[in-house]
Amino acid sequence: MFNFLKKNIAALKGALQKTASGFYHKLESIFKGPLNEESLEKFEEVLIEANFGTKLTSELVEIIRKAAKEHKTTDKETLFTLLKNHLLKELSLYTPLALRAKPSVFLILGVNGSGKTTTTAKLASFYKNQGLQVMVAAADTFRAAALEQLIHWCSLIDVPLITGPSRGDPASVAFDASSKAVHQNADILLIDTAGRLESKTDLMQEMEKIARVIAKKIPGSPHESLLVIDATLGQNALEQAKAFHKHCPLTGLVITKIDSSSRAGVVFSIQRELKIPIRFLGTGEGEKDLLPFDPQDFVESLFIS
Ligand SMILES: Nc1nc2c(ncn2[C@@H]2O[C@H](COP(=O)(O)OP(=O)(O)OP(=O)(O)O)[C@@H](O)[C@H]2O)c(=O)[nH]1
Ligand SMILES: [Mg+2]
Repeated sequence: MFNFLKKNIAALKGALQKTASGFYHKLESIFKGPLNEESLEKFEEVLIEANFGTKLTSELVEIIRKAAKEHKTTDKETLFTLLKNHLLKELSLYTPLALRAKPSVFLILGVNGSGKTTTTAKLASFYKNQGLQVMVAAADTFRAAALEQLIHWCSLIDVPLITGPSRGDPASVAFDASSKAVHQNADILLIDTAGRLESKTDLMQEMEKIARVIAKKIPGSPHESLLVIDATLGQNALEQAKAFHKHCPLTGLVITKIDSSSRAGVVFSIQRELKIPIRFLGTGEGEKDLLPFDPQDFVESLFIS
């Protein structure tokens, strides 16, 4: 277990390079000198730049101001511990994702290009490696390239893929896949869907229909409705998520491209605003570049040089 955690932190640290190394070194240099209004202002700038959001930023600045002024604490490690504890509290909503049914149906949702198909493939690989029977459904019938992308991934990972006619009804692919998942005794069915803008009502209704028809076939499904969010998008991601949540109650978030973002503090902004647990982080373009979200590891990895 300990080894696993250490490996997880190492992988996270690598993925968070763009945010964390800059973040840590900036904090280190600020906390090395005297803590005064000027250095607190610099600290505030670093937090805003990394996308922690204005409210959380003010709280963190206040914590340091109080520690330095009232308690005369200037020791870097002590200050880092205060920050880490506050950040951990922010992520306290987290509970590990457990499969609740057989088959467990995951609906993978999000705007165009957020990383849905790649995440579907990574999840297939993740669960297959745990010895589970995984099935994938290509409910993005909109783009021919989308199907090719999934065919490629599923043959690489060696998991069955259920497809439908091009331009066909995505809900009927999802329904058919649900039937097959039941008959073939699959443990988990991952349904990749087309990218949709939250402002397009017809596409939002199409998403609702997918959720509705699979619930007819497998009562209680979808067991997980995961919204895939691109970490590089910043505040836009919040608005998108709120709209999706209105149409299809989300059970979790996957934050992708954390490796390309220098503003991984967005994880905290998202968590605070949406109160929907983050389930996984996408840390690259490869099959294995997916980490189950672990609040402790995430916070720790921000404070490693
Ligand atoms: N660096 C990085 N790239 C990623 C990650 N996840 C996905 N990508 C890349 O983002 C691009 C879009 O990924 P897709 O999985 O096709 O996104 P999608 O949401 O399915 O796109 P549409 O189906 O067109 O809406 C691809 O080039 C992926 O390789 C990630 O975690 N890190
Ligand atoms: Mg796709």
